[in-house]
Amino acid sequence: MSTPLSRQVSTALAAVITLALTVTACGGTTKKSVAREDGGAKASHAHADPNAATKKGLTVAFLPKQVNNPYFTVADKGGERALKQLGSSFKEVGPSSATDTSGQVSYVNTLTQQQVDGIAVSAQDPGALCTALKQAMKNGIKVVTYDSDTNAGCRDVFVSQASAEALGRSQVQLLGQQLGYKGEIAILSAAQTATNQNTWIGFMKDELKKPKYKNMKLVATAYGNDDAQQSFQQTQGLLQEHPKLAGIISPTTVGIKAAAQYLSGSKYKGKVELTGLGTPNDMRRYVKNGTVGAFELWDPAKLGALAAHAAVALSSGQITGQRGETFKAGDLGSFTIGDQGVVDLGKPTVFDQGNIDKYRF
Ligand code: RAM
Repeated sequence: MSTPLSRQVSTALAAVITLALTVTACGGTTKKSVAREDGGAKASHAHADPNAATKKGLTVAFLPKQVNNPYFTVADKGGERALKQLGSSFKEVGPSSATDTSGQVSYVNTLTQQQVDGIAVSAQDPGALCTALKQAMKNGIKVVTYDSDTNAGCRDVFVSQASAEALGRSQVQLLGQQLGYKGEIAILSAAQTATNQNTWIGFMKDELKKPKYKNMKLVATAYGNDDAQQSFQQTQGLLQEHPKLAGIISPTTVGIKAAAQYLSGSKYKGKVELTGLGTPNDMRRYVKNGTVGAFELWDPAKLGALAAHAAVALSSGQITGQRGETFKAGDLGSFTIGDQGVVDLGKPTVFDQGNIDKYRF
């Protein structure tokens, strides 16, 4: 895929300005002179003060995997609302494709150049953003990953939707129940590099090793790149190549919706089971028309709000990203940072015929 010239120019420009910022910061003359010497998340000299006043007037930029993905629209709206309540400002930038890692890098560079106070980013790829994010942190910007992480040393805190292990295992458990624990299954994922999906898939494979799944066999993993059309075609391809396929897990809101759309209009409706991670609004019709039995998700708006609170708590010095530190997140309550700077939002909800009408997101 070629990079548009304008982006190349802006990337180069951002790099030059970022360098200038670093030089200024090292000179110790700007408000960014508090830059961490190690450029990493775990600065040894930083101490959290849980009683420090919450700063106002900050700017926190949200950089989702993909701006035109309804899941991120809801998540980032949650971040915007939280920032407003906290007296700070929100902005959102990001690529329109979930496989544009160089686009995400150039957005980070531009935000560094703009000296925002915090960046909340959902990483398309675990390592690709590292250098740019470290540069942002060197310039005093607090970096929170939400939804999809980068390497732990390249951000201050990861705001995770739920325990990754529980999410991965529970999707297999749901499908197992639906299939009576037998048959060929496939995974329809998002981008091949996506940190969150790959972590969940790792736990799915581990769950499948348990004796109760001995008659369930994972025969393929396909990637729809969080693109509706590609996900639809990948579903079609999976069913053509594996005529005995009994079930599909799609751990992506774009993927599960496209797969449901395909199954719903095909001879496989009600015969091939589908579960995974979807929004109730996207999936309601497919649950009602018998294509999907049950699926799960967290509230994306709460995830965005928690990311905003974490960024403001970091900027206010209430937390530094170390295990055991706690911070308040408005209506969401109080959260404690766990191993590797990870904060879990909570437990996901399983949606089915019985409860789906209670949820509107
Ligand atoms: C898609 C994205 C996102 C993931 C959800 C479940 O919208 O891939 O990263 O968390 O699905």
